[in-house]
Amino acid sequence: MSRLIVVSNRTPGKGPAAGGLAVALRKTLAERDGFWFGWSGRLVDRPDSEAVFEDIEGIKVGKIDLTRDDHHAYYAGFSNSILWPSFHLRLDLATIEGHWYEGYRRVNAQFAQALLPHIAPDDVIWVHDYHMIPLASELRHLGINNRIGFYLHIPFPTVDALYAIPHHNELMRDLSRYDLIGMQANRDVSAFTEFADHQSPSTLSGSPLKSVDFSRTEVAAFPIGSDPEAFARLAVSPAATKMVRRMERALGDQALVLGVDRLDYSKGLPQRVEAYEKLLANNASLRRQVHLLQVAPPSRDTIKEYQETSDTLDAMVGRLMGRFAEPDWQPVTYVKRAYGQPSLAGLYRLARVGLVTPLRDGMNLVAHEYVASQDPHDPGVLVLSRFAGAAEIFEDALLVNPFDTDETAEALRLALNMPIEERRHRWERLMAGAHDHSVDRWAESYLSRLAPTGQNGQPAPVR
Ligand code: ADQ
Repeated sequence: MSRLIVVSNRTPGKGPAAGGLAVALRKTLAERDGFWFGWSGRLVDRPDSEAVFEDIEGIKVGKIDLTRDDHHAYYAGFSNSILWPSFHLRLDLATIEGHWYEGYRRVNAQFAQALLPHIAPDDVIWVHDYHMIPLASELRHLGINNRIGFYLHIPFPTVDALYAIPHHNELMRDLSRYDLIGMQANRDVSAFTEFADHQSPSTLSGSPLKSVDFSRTEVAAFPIGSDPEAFARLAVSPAATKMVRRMERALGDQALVLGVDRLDYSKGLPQRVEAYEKLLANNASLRRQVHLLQVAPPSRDTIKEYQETSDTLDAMVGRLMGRFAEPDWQPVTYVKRAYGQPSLAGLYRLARVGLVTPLRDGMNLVAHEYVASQDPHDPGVLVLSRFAGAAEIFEDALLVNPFDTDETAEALRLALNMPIEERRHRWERLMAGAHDHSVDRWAESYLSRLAPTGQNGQPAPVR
């Protein structure tokens, strides 16, 4: 079997792997040999051109340092202030500074240079996410002809949002240097195909765009998932049970509605609080009967738009408390702290409603983890945004338009009143979806498409 090289912005650290993705890729790497490559987390004045390799819990990890300026332009700048908001259709939240693009390319070129001496002829290279779009171009430029795949964890934008991104044509040409592009959902593949069709030379007369030839690149949906068995086990582990007991004491008879997110404007948190406020306003009988716990640790908090989202949320939670809290009852608990997976699994299991309402999301693994953690005899209800990739998997959730807070409030009311037979029936189908789309299957199906092995162990032709 060919060796595998995984490349992403950050590499996994020591200690228990935080997410299913890290666990799945570690397992795949251990089976296939190879290594994980990324930024070390260190900012230095003069980065060494050589990567440093170490063994981290059984897998080989190669890392490079970056300069502070390059990292800022590449990470907080081009990746997270231009690509992230544009791909999530929030052009209003994008900040465009021309020089960031050069930093973004410089970092990708630095990754390619540092990787080069470690690539063997049969290695398969799997590049992750929007930080690394130009990496295949840079590697091809250095003479690498290996199979190189790209996986986009976030949604692919509509054509007009894409056109708002500086240097979009170069980025699309960069994508055409990959052999396989994996997307989260069918809607992303459609958006990509629309771009590929839209930019054919015949439609471009008078346009500054030049056409990009995607004839060598295969594009398909490979929806990511969680490790449902692991979450099901974790949800009844002693650590999870401890959290459940603590919460049960605090909640008494109140039904728990749970939100778990990174604090990010794509997650629709203000709209979620507004929907919950409407639920309480329209259903006086639910007051004292229900409690919203929102867990949202800050992320990317050097970026102004993230601070503003945090401020907005603080104000909205404060308003909600002022309007509905009583001396002996609070409608909401808002925690700006991350919890480990065992505690999260316990909270998921206890929650009568998992409220997952991003405005736009590549997949949303919280939805998968919530489903996997339920008690099969008494499962909770998933209220899920139509605009999460997960909506293509979980059709038996209560699907909502998160911009329509009346609709979300009504879905919450239905979820809180749903009879147990319906809850069980829906959950069984949701759980089947979580199993069919586990993170292990995701990695296997992507890699078998990127590097199919024929009978003689050689890659078989894909097209
Ligand atoms: P994220 O935007 O980070 O990921 P998501 O998929 O919801 O979003 O979460 C990733 C992981 O972070 C999950 O395992 C979850 O448990 C954990 N997490 C989230 N909030 C947490 C909290 N408050 N405390 C502790 N842990 C928390 C990007 C894309 C997603 C895509 C993933 C994977 O934006 O659409 O699903 O990558 O491809």
